Amino acid sequence: MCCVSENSARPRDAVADCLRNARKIVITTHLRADGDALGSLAALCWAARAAGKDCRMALGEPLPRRYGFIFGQERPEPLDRFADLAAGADALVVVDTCAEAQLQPMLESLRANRAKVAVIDHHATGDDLSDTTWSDTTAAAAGVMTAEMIDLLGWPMDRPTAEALFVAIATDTGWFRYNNTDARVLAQASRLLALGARPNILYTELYHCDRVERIRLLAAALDSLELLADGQLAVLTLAMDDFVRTGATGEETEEFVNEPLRIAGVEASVIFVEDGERIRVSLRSRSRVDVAQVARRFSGGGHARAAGCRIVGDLANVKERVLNACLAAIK
Ligand SMILES: [Mn+2]
Repeated sequence: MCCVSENSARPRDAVADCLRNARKIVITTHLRADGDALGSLAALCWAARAAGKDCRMALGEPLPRRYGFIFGQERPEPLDRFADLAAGADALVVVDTCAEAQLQPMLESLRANRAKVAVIDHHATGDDLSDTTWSDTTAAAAGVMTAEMIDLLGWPMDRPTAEALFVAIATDTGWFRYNNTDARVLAQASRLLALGARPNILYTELYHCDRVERIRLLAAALDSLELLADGQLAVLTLAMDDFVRTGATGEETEEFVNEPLRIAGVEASVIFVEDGERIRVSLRSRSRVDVAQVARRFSGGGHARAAGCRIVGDLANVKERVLNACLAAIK
């Protein structure tokens, strides 16, 4: 576990010192980057630049299409630049994860530069990436922590920065409807609106700009629905063939796993996505089942209500193993 000490001011201040003292900063985040990861990444970078820092963003994978609008004309640096950037940086910041499995392509550089690494994360599971780790599992989003960090440093926050943070916080709270929506979240959201964030425009960019190929893939996923354990466990499955047939891409499955939670009585939902020789597994839980525990058994991680893992193997075999673990967790 990476967690230095929960909710203590000292790890937070250590990260703040690291950022304050750095001239060149490089920021990165996890694979399969989501709104919280990318919003936090962009916001911290822009605030750092506004404070006079030389700051770069880097990703281990191409930027997911859905979140491109956050970055305007800019794009994070690609993976093949990471080792050089890391070596030249004074501070190497990882946001929204401290799990090595989620940072795999960057891991060698992160280890080689360990003394410069600082982590801002809100996940309950993770690895020991750095001694300078601010981990707060009570924070609904890395975006909440990033906003607090920018304030602590006294760095400027313009509208694009506020909107990136709003995307981070809104997406990780399911647009303020998950049970992680607390007073701290709504206080930040209110302040970001005061700084010019426009929720209606951000919502349209995020959720009303899909490709038709994605909707056809969603239809295939819904068509695959199975209900197990007396309707408490919902299962969706997408094989390679579904992508070929619909023309959709792997990143377009995001959020599909939430759909079966609309069904009364469903306690947990899992989607299996065939992705080359690996199967991507995403898990969601309504309230009772700890899906992070299931994911951990397969070297994954996440939160009690939202977790995932990637498993090498064939679809039928992986399904059987993970569903057995899910059924045991539901009992
Ligand atoms: Mn997050």
